[in-house]
Amino acid sequence: MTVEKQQLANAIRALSMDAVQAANSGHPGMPMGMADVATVLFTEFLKFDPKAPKWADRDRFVLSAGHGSMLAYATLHLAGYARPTMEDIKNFRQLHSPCAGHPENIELEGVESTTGPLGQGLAMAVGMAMAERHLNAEFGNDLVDHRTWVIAGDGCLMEGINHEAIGLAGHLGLGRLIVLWDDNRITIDGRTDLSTSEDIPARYRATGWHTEACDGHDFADIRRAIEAALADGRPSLIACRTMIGKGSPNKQDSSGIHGSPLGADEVAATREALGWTAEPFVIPADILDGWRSASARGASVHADWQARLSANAKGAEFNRRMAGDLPATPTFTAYLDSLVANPPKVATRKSSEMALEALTADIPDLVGGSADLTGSNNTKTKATAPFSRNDYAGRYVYYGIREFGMAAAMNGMALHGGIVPYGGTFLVFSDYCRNAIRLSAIQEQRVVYVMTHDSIGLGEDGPTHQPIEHVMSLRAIPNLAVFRPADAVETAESWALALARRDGPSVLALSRQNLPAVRFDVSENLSAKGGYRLKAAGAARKVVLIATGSEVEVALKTAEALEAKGVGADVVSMPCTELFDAQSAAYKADLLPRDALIVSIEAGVTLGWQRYTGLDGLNIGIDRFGASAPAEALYDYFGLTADKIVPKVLEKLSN
Ligand SMILES: Cc1ncc(C[n+]2csc(CCOP(=O)(O)OP(=O)(O)O)c2C)c(N)n1
Ligand SMILES: [Mg+2]
Repeated sequence: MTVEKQQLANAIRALSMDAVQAANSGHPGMPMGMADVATVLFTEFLKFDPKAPKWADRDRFVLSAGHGSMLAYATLHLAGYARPTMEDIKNFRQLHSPCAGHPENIELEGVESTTGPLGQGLAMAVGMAMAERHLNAEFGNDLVDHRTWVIAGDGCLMEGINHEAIGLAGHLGLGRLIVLWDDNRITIDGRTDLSTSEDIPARYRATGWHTEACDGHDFADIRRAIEAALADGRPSLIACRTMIGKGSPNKQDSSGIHGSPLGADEVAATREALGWTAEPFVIPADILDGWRSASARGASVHADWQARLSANAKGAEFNRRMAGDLPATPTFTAYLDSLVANPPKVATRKSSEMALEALTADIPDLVGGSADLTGSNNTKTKATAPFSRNDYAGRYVYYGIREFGMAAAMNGMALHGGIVPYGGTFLVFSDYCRNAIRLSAIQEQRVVYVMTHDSIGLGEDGPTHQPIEHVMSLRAIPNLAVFRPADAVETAESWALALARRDGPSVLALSRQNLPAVRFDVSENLSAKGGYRLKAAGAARKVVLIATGSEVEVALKTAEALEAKGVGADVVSMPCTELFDAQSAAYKADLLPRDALIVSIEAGVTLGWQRYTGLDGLNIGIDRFGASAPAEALYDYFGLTADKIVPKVLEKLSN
């Protein structure tokens, strides 16, 4: 029996070393080291049905140590998923192979999340485990009753985000989360004692986790540790003592096997040592049978679940939630109409709250939160009660001061499905979670970042808190829609657009200071075009002022002053450059005609605005750090008032 299990595990080792050898690049050490643990997990514990990779109640498995991607590809193939095929694996790391260097959720159905940036996989798994408990509270054990498993390396546990993630998981008591730590005491630079002397299990226990340890090459011991983890109500860390590159006689237990092909001689020596006689990319029939029969156990569990789903009164709603089709939003529509009747002068963070009051009432999928800035981000609504270990049905997460952990958890919730997460912090701290925002975009996940205090307009907190480069630098991330709405109508429109973006994240950059209404018509979502003509020139048009967010008010005042001097000026509100860029050439040319002086006005870096204004346009912005003072004084000091802008425009026109 043990021999057989060993052969199942050796199939992972062989595929991993052969694929890395063929690609002449990749990471064989981790999959070879964790092959035994992964084999026990996949063949005995993991709940999945390879014929239905998206089965809603499957266990989620996250390979947080994403460099060991061959472990994922080998196990998926061996377990009988349609992809990756052996052909795919032969093309490991080649253009258009779904077997990318690091696992990508958009490439393979069995890959639950894109990993590689160390630490984030585990942090996303925390979000998946939160989603599971939340949906369980809503839909019951019959429909939602699964676990989240993680394989993480030394690097995942060393990263700062690990502290945020496990703190959240321990506090929330996410007992269905089990982390298998590849405790091989090796990283790229060498042995871990070069850089750490931390007692990791003690740290986990201190944050409310249960910990176990096992010999990661002893099947019985791995099984015992997993069973102990399953029996404990807390989230569990299992330290699996392993040898990196296990099986390679001359390279195992050394950093040399972390990220380099073994080389032809060592591949041959490893075959010899493992007793693996099959050719590269050939799995002997009895071994493949062993894998396939072990993973066949999921089919009946899946069928039983399907029967429960069909009989369940909430089945249709559950299917809708998991499909991500949002319901109708009558409360929100009524709210939009009310804005026309009573245009409010409020901060856009307040407008966001007003929109959210309606949206959270209409859409049960929305689960909000904030990284300890609830009262500032205005993210909590009446419809959303706190999510806690005592009430997983709650829809509002107090993330604590864990911006990166929050963003990664939101990715995990979105990946799990059934939830549309949104979360707030100050825009300036988008840097703290930037790589997770990037992963939302890469993974094509609908996550909404509510980022308030979006400029010097926040005032006295000063340069550390005043975003300068943030809006523009976020715009640089592909597949991220950055909205900077100007008033309550644009904020509501931005929310609607963010929720309609099924395949990508959005950032809402929102003001702390009050802003007047600039839009009085809601018959069409004008923000959907990214930019639109808010006011047409009265006198013959000489100038087009493009502005975003709080500076739209400034642009309108500037236009008024110019018109008073007989200079015709359009005002273009540009809440989302990503959406504007997607418009037709004719639309763009009509809005930004070449015969006018084009002026950008935004309280942030001017870098990037030249693509709309041309080099002979005018860019009003702030290319330095801000200062601590009341907002109005800062707008004047940094030249973002009509009084300061008009002379610059006139001077430019006279040149
Ligand atoms: C955030 C981040 N920093 C650095 C890297 C580059 N990197 C990839 S693997 C690795 C070492 C990880 O060590 P460990 O988790 O112990 O993996 P093992 O060598 O045991 O496979 C590093 C530094 C990364 N992928 N992500
Ligand atoms: Mg390691």
